[in-house]
Amino acid sequence: MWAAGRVRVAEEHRVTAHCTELIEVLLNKFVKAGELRNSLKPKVLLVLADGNYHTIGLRIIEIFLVVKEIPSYVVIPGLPVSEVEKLVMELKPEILGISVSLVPQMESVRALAKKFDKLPKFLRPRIVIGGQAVRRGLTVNPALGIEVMKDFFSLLDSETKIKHRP
Ligand code: B12
Repeated sequence: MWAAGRVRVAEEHRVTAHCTELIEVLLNKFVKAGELRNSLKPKVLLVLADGNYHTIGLRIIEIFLVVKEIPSYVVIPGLPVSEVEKLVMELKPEILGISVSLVPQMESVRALAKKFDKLPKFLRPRIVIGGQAVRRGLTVNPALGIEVMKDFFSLLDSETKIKHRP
């Protein structure tokens, strides 16, 4: 509706705020959500690519991870590369998931991949990207070691799936 000029950004903000509240209510219905969210030993660290303002996708994935009992740490809004790097060192996640909405945001993702390339293997997280840009066909040079996934379910389907309690 916004793209067609039928609603203003202010109305969109109101709807987004409403969705975020609903997601929070839903998440609080899970008894284990408290220990699984913002875990200090997360299997998955989820961040927005620097400059990405689309936050709802990561919140939806957070619900999915709680349901699957996979500990996670989700940071919203976006962070600069140096802060993501510090978080990875501190939390040592198996997977760093980055949400990308527009192609130019890939610059910060590539910078991160370059930094982590220098790390010893046991400290290096899998870097997975998803989000609106990926849904719209973004591809990445395989040499960069960045996995591209349209949705988070793919992680559980893939051969190198994350272990989760059923
Ligand atoms: C809401 C919205 C906004 C809001 C966001 C508010 C908020 N707090 O989230 C606001 C107003 C801020 C906004 C701004 C802009 N937006 Co906008 N926005 C949307 C809209 C309407 C919905 C997005 C959404 O929440 N979808 C629902 C969620 C659940 O889906 P999702 O984000 O894709 O996430 C799912 C998957 O992608 C995946 N996923 C997401 N992240 C990750 C990460 C990993 C690791 C994995 C594996 C999977 C994964 O899992 C999620 C759950 O299924 C879409 C249009 C649409 N109908 O989709 C446009 C849209 C995304 N926006 C668009 C644009 C262009 C913009 C602006 C540039 C507009 C402008 N000129 O200012 C700015 C950019 C701001 C920025 N720098 O990011 C375009 C993007 C086009 C593109 N990529 O080529 C879209 C598609 C609209 C359009 N048709 O043009 N936007």
